[in-house]
Amino acid sequence: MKIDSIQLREIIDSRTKPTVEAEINRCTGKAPSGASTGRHEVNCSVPEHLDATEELLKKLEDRDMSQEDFDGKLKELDDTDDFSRIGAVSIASSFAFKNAAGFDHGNQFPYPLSNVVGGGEHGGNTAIQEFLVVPVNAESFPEAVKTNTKIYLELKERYSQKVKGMNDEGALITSMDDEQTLKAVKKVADKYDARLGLDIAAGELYRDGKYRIDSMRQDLEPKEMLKFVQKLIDEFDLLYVEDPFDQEDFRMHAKLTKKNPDVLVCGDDLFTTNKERLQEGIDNGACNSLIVKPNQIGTVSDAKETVELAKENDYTPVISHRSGETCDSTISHLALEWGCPFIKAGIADIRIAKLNRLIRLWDEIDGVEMYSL
Ligand code: 2PG
Ligand code: MG
Repeated sequence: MKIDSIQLREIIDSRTKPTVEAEINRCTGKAPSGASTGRHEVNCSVPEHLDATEELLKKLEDRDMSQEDFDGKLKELDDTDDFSRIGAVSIASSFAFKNAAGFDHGNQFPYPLSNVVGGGEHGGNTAIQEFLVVPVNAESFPEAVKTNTKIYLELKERYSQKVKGMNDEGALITSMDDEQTLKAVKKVADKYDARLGLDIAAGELYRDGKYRIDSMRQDLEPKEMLKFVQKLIDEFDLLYVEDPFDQEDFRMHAKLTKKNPDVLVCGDDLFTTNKERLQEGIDNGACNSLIVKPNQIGTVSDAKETVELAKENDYTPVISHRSGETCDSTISHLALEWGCPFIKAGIADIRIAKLNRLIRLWDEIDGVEMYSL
């Protein structure tokens, strides 16, 4: 694609924090950011000298290049291992380039994994960061979203005395502890034929060799944590468990995966969309699924390579938003282009941008169907 124009500007995200919007050939890309970030993620802050970075990028105007060439130029421009010089400019401009170049959509649609009650670093009473629902029997993407909205609204009404507000991801904050929340979500999800998932984000609970689950007054050694997670899987028939252990503990992830071949054991902070870390997981049998957050690795091309490695090794890619978001919906398109059977994108507030984009694409693309699970 020939680059006619490049512009950068500082904008704000859903937490009112500054972030970057890039505009290439009139198409935009915006950088999200995390609160429960993995140790191995690239830098995603707004660089101090945005104007100077824009000047350097403008040198690419009038050049004809592929996504890979463009993403390679971003790396040349930065020359650190973790984009600490250009930060959020990397994913914002890589997204903008992709949006300008266009997508090669597949016709299989992902199931929305929706965070209905939350806690941890995103705000809330529970230690577990996200209580997710998956409408596994939905026959269309619009129906899947509708099911998750019904679950969300019913939880909000049924437990209205206990609902205290909404957190960073639009998930409900309640006064219930982890187990009470699981029971409540399970009761409502069952009614709508949906399955449950959790993002435990256990790295955030791990201190001095133990997992601290404050809301349940528990301090668990890794082995006890394994039992605790296994109990949750069995009792609540979990379909999906993300980051059940600390981000450096490949061994415990492998143990849980081995015991639960039918559960999606998913690595987020463990892999940080990084090909080398995923390879380590594959070599150790840690997880059978991974979170794909392009901003964790900084470019569309790098995230794509990680997804390819995942698929070659039967790891299920779950493309995901961040807790700090904008109305950018690039990941909705990438879900279809890369063949991701799940998208984690919240269900309320600014999160609807990504879901509504997929609802529109459901209408626009021929021969659409949901992934067969
Ligand atoms: C996660 C994400 C998104 P954050 O942990 O999976 O839900 O949170 O963006 O804060 O890392
Ligand atoms: Mg996570």
